[in-house]
Amino acid sequence: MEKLQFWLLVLTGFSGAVAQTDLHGKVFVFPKASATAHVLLKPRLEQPLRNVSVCLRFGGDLTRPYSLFSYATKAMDNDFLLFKPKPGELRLYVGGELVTFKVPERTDTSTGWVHVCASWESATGIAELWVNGSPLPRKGLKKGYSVSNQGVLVLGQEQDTPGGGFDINQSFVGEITDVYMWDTLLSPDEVSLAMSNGVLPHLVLDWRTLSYETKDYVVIKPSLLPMY
Ligand SMILES: *[C@@H]1O[C@H](CO)[C@@H](O)[C@H](O)[C@H]1NC(C)=O
Ligand SMILES: *[C@@H]1O[C@H](CO)[C@@H](O)[C@H](O)[C@H]1NC(C)=O
Ligand SMILES: [Ca+2]
Repeated sequence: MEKLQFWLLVLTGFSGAVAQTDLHGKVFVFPKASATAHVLLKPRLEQPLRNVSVCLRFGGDLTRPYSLFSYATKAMDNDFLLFKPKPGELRLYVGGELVTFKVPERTDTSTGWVHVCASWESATGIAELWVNGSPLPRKGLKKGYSVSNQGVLVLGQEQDTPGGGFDINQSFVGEITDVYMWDTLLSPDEVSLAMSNGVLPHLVLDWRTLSYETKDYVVIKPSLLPMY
């Protein structure tokens, strides 16, 4: 164990099972639907966000609605939310508003795995969605808004209050891996790097040095995907 990692574990050891770990080659498995199982993530956010980008890879076969990335504050439960309402659609919420993107469901039906990146720019309100490395036609919302830096970030559940208000019917079942977040926008090259787990700058949340806490039935397993 690295010295820094050791001291972080010691420092955080008294407040619960907070770890900071390199999860490269690992996945979070959400084995079954519940209103409790989730992962709390701790992004390093120093100021409100005027540019936000998120990438992750997920696999599962749910056809009901579910949450992929839920960032909530007391004032705004859907401050930044990536949500799958049904097959063929992905939704991005910013500051309580939403845009829906039609996504081609060819997205790896053979394996059930999808890589997605979402980004949003306050100055223009422009929202971008990349599915398996391909950009979808852009839309816009919440021009001029700032996403809070005081939110709670949850995988596996959709928050209606910070860290709670979960609904079993919006819970995620499947696997999530390669989660990254930035306070900047992404170039096409950076999307490719995120897909291939390359080294990325400006991260506020890094899968390779992740601060997280698992709650209830979430299991960390080696990825069974071929290494990319
Ligand atoms: C947001 O991104 C745009 C485009 O890259 C950049 O011009 C602007 O300075 C960024 N704003 C902040 C607050 O980082
Ligand atoms: C979840 O969905 C099931 C089946 O449609 C329904 O019976 C149940 O009431 C729902 N639960 C909640 C908490 O909405
Ligand atoms: Ca919500």
